[in-house]
Amino acid sequence: MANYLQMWKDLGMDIENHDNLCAVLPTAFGDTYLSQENRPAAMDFWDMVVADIHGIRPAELIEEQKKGRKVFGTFCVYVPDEVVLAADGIVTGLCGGSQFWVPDGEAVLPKSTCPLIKASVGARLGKTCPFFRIADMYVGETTCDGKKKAWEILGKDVPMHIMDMPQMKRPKDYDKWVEEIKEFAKVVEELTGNEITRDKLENAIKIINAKRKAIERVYQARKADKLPISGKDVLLMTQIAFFDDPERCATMCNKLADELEQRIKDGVSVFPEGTKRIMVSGTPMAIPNWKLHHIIETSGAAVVCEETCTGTRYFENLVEEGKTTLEEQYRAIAERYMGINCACFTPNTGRIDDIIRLAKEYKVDGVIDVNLKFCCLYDTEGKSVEEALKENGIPVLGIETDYTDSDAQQLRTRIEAFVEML
Ligand code: BJ8
Repeated sequence: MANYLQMWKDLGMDIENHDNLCAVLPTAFGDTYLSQENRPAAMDFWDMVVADIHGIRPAELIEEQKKGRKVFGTFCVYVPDEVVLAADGIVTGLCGGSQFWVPDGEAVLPKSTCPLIKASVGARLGKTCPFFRIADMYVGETTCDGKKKAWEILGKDVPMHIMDMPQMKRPKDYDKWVEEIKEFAKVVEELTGNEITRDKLENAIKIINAKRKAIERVYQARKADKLPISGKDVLLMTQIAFFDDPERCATMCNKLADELEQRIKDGVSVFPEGTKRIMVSGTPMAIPNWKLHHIIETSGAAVVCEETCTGTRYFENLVEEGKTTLEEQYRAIAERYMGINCACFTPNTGRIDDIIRLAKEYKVDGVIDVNLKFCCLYDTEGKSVEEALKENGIPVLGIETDYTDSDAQQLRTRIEAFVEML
């Protein structure tokens, strides 16, 4: 690993505490990832990125900042990357997927807050995540109550812009979302000092669409009977996509997709024939949350699709290209993002339709509907998800978990029993 100590010091990070984090990550990654056999060669890129996750990309971002570019840290897939890119800004994901950050979050938040929020706040307050230190502005959104309140804490010493998400999908909600995106564009223009023009936005739309298409190609390969890649590897690819430069991300995902398509032609699979195919639906899995995928894929099954924000909700549907005015472009962006079906919307029957469609497209044997502990939205919606799956004859197992390992054995027992009966 290269030496980034000075960079972390300059960022005002808590070096001692950060060392503790750096001490556990490689083991966790090695146990979860490097133990897999016959991984696609293209995964070397993501292995390299993870090995230096607090080094390589943060150093790149700082270099770009020196050239005058601004970095926007985001927490949710509703925040439109295109707008930032059109003003020559950079987007980086900020969510927290590690138990390491939870205690620092619990110091200021109720314990009964979802681990994703606790970890995000803890990563900032504990000064152990360079991305939180680098971002010139955080962009929050009014999705769930926990996040809304977390912005008040996170926004204390960093500029914070909050996008007011509609909670329904009526025509007037679409109009409101267009206005929110336009307001966000103004904020981005102000911070970057760059005007967003129709051509710049068109270019940004094309770049982000290309990234989505590249990720989708990798997902398409998972529809094959012989699986050319594990669910864990795809999850890693998607998690890193939130942090990477979008054009490099597209290039690397396309390279991986090329290899997977070749593997399909050659009949190469990373799982024995007859391995049960599982779709995971529910709450997102921010890096380095690999817990559930690891348990599933070491319990005799394979994850072939994720109906989550670190899965299909991230890349499905494109922004329509070729609009002639900024006004039309903002509407096209709003329409694409309103097509994401998060449980924060009511009603949210579109998500149920997505789950049934995906279960069929990816030919799954069963669905594991996962809820991060204390996420009331996905927990409540879980009942409708289970009912719909059962009506469609698709076996489903609902589970709730957090980032700790305390329930790992119990989860394994339940998942093994579920896979056994498929
Ligand atoms: S679009 S899923 S990324 S809000 S933080 S809602 S898990 S209690 S993350 Fe999310 Fe955007 Fe929706 Fe996706 Fe629940 Fe936790 Fe809230 Fe969460």
